[in-house]
Amino acid sequence: MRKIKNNLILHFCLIVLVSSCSITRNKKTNENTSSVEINLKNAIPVNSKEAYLKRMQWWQDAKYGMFIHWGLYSSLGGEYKGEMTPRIAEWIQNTMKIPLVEYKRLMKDFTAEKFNADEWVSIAKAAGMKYIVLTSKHHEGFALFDSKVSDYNVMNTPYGKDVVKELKEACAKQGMRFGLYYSHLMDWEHPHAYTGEGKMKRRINTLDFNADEMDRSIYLKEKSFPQLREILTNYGKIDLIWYDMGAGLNVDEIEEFVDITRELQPEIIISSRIGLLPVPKTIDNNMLFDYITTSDNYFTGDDLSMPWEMPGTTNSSWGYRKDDHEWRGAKLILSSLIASASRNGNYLLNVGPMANGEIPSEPIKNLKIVGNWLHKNGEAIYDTKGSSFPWNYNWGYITEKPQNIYLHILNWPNTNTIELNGLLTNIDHVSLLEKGTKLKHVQKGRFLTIDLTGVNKDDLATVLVVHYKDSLLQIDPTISQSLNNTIRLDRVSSIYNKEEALSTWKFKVETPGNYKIQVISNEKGKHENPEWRGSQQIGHIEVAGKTIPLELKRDEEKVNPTLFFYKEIRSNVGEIKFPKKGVYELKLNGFEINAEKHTKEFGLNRIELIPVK
Ligand code: JFZ
Repeated sequence: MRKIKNNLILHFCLIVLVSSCSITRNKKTNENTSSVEINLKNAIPVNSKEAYLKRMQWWQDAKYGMFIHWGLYSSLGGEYKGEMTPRIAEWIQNTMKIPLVEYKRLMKDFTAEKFNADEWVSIAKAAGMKYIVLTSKHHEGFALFDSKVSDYNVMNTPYGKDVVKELKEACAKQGMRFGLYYSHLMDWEHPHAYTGEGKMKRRINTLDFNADEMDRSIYLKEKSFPQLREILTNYGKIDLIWYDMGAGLNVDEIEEFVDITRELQPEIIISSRIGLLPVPKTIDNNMLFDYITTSDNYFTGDDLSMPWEMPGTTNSSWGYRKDDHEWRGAKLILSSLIASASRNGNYLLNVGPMANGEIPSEPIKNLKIVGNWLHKNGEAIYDTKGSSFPWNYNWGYITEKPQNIYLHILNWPNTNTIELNGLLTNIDHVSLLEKGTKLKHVQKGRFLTIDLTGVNKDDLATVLVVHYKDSLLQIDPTISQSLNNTIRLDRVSSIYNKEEALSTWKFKVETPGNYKIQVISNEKGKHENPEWRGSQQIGHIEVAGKTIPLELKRDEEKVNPTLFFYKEIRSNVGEIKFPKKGVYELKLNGFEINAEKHTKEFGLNRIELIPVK
């Protein structure tokens, strides 16, 4: 028995799926809570930090996984009655208002004659992916497994075999970790899958059912809980469960999901979309999920307070969509992977097979290119930890292992030199990861400069290894000018005060003079429909005694090097003079930038202070 302080009563206005802010289980929320007794039969795995970290280790080391969205929607490929759905293809039943009786007829099109589980796993392997997450049941309610709970499952299609079982077995054979997505709250086949009022109502099948007559406890009891028991019982070890769209569930319901999950699979890893929950402040039995799932295809560039994963698409849909040929290329895929790893995150990249079981060839091709790169450079991705440097660089990203700093060069510098700012540890040598060739370098003060002359550039990413002998890496966290005198105020290096919506950076100016101030931000919102909220921001910058009101304009835009769908926008906001050498402070006011769930807040990336020539 364990006692849970039920202080998670959800404050919808405050709570974000993933937020590092101190809104959890704190004194504020304690006031309107009561205590509940919970019988967590298998609580052991989470109850100490050590056990938790041990349980998470394989996943933290893995970095890269394959997401597979496959279901009845796959046979439509986004098209219904000659029209393409305006939204993601797996939502077609809901978006195009397809009556359930008609939708169920799609079962006859689930032929899967080309489905070969071993081949899918081989594709993931060749891609360098270390785990697979399959949609065992998506919002449509159709199960890809042999379910005794509901006939609406793959056994009653022309294919007639248990896909979960086949894929699990193929994974076991090839040494691939195996996870399942399960839409635990949303279900468009069940008459009682009630998600909530208002906006949440759009997630219900109100075409076939009357939301007012729904009793969610019936759905949970009849379908969701028992099917969950099936998938967590019938296939041996399941490494990860990817709950999704749990917003709307109350804490008691979420706890019941957790209890069933941990009872049946004590070692399993649980995604944060199990419900709309705050990020736990301590690692203990109160934890209702193990890692943070970021918004689809988006992450801020920050380290989060917990292990995290960015789910991403290869085109703009999760489920197969026949008209979408805009595939994320190998370089973008790899950039997202490297950038995630450099801030301790995983990347779960999706493919959407067709109803015949074939995965479209284009993404496979791109995955393979990245896989070949990983085959040669995997040392700098797998088993690494994120960068110790509290800022980013123009040339790329950093990952680390003891004694090694890996520099992933994504943008080859015109100067043919790479600069590492802030490094205090004496380094032993710098080499090319792939060939081992030693590179010329100079270490002076806080700068290590590496000469790239003669180095064969890898168009995807060239990895350098900075090797040091000390047991500890020492870094000077003071923000300072780079060798070209630019001052980079990354989001990740700001001190953020949520109450005042105030971000502060302290930095050292060595070269007095006039500097242009530029704000670099990302588009945000739904990846199918990205928006830039810069023009709606009302705030100001205070720096060197001057207050500069911010009116952000879309002055320059470019493809974001790590976020496929969201452009990077550069806005000129004015100029500032630093009259003398010294430490200055820049305050950015009025901008909400620190929520880790960041669909609504402003997508600040960084501020650059660039010397006026
Ligand atoms: C959900 C699903 O609705 C979708 O079909 C797909 O399976 C995807 C992986 O997950 O969509 C979401 C859920 C949450 C966010 C965005 C899309 N979010 O929090 O930004």
